[in-house]
Amino acid sequence: MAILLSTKAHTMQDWKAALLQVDPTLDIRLFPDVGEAAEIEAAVVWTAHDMMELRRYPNLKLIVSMGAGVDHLLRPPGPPPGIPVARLKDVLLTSAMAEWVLLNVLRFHRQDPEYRALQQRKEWLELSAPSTSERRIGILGIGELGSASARILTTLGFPVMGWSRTPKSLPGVTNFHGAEGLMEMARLSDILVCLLPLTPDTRGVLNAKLLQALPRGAFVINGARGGHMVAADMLAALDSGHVAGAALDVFEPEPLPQESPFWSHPKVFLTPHAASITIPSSVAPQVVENIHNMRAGRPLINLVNFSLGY
Ligand code: NDP
Ligand code: OXD
Repeated sequence: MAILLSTKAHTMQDWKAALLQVDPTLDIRLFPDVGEAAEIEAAVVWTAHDMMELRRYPNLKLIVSMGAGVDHLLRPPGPPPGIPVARLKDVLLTSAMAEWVLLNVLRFHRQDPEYRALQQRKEWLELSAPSTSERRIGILGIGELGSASARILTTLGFPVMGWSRTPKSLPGVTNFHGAEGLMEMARLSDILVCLLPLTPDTRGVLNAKLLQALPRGAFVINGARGGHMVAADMLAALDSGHVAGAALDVFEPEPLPQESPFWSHPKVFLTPHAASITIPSSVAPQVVENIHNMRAGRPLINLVNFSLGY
């Protein structure tokens, strides 16, 4: 039996090598060179793979996302009925996201955009500087990535709040949950970070109502999915000055079209969905563990809850 690998990223060969490093006996097929469809028992796929295509494999028993996010697998038509989906949880994926969040929190906290503008004008001017204890940070989604980012930020003395679906208790993090908790936290967030999974419940969460609830001059950092942001609402909030700056890694659609105003917006700091990139050698052990679990009939790890969408 064989494992199907499918990604349009340049890392396809790295994935194959990483999985074989953990289990050299695996038979790995690189899409579209699949061979006999009946031999495919697991598919390790990324965003471009067509979920209808996976219905071709009569013996498919497991689908693994090549990332932490699974919205690309769950949106209609979704995975073949009855086939479990696993996500990745990985120390390097988590730490890279925390680095990206920290980079952007510090960019805004330390007034880097203003200092760059002063430099352009050759103006020697010291700006008044709030301490970390005066810059409140709200994190939407306090799971694997959000809680790691919260840990680093609390260490630096930022007051950190986290919004989750269910109540949560994390050291040094004030928890909010549910619809009322969202607005309550937004009103207190000088910097709002989005690290939510994209689900029907979270789509469009960064909308005019939420952005207007932030204190005037707040900053927004979105490292989750483009579908969380209502683009027109974000542009309006930036243009009115209500939101003073945004660091955006994710967009809908991706790649961001050339004509998008986000490319050249003076208050936007943009990265091309590069906040945290899966490193195949780091995640291969958990993928192989799940393949072995599937073959042995043992419980699978990092399974996605279809009804929650993450
Ligand atoms: P987790 O599943 O570990 O955490 C999700 C968090 O979001 C949990 O705290 C969960 O609440 C909360 N949440 C989910 N739905 C709701 C809701 N309706 N209302 C309030 N809170 C909600 O996910 P990860 O931290 O691992 O990843 C988050 C996302 O980051 C991924 O889904 C992916 O889209 C994105 N990502 C982006 C990358 C990039 O490079 N830009 C890289 C990797 C991931 P609860 O704790 O109650 O379950
Ligand atoms: C992920 C991503 O979900 O890279 O892991 O976006």
